[in-house]
Amino acid sequence: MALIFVTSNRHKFEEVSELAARHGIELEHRGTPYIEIQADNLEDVVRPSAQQACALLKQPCFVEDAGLFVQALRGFPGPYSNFVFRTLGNEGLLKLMAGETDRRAEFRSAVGYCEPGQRPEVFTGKVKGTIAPEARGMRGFGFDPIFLVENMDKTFGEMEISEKNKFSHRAQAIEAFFSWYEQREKA
Ligand code: ITT
Repeated sequence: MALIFVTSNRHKFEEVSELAARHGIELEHRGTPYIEIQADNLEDVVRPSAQQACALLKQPCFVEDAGLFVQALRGFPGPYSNFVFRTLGNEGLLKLMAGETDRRAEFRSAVGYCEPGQRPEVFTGKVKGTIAPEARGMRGFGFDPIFLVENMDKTFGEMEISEKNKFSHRAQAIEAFFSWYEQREKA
């Protein structure tokens, strides 16, 4: 039976598809709209989202919520990354960081999986890096071109999906979820 991933973001679906294929997991995409609550913590956002998506579909499914947390901006844009990307974009974030020497940042991801009548399971991942001096690379989406992965002179925007999946916050959260899911299927 296919595993349902509810997301409005096709890039996320492509990234997770690559990981699912490696596990031999069949993935199905649904764009079912759900209301996302606002909270400072991604786990608190993803739990009700998973529950709601599952109640709407009446089927087991998962959702994923991610954000970019910039140290010098005290974690901004964090859980508000979608809105900030749509309003300020990469240029706006780079302007906020102009003259800032502490450029540390991390991407975080939380995956919520829910089955009808059950409490959601949550899995997380994160990757450290820095905000690049300027945007680099045309690949990926969102803040990818301004995020330099720690110890690499490469932004996510300069990586193929398979390379981004070796490091990314999303890949780590999804790998934790898939391992749990496979163990449970065996039991
Ligand atoms: P959903 O329907 O799955 O919620 P979304 O695009 O709204 O799709 P999020 O709320 O999780 O997803 O993402 C918040 C934003 O953070 C997203 O729109 C991007 O701008 C940014 N973002 C998240 N993950 C990213 C990644 O891997 N690379 C670059 N930007 C990312």
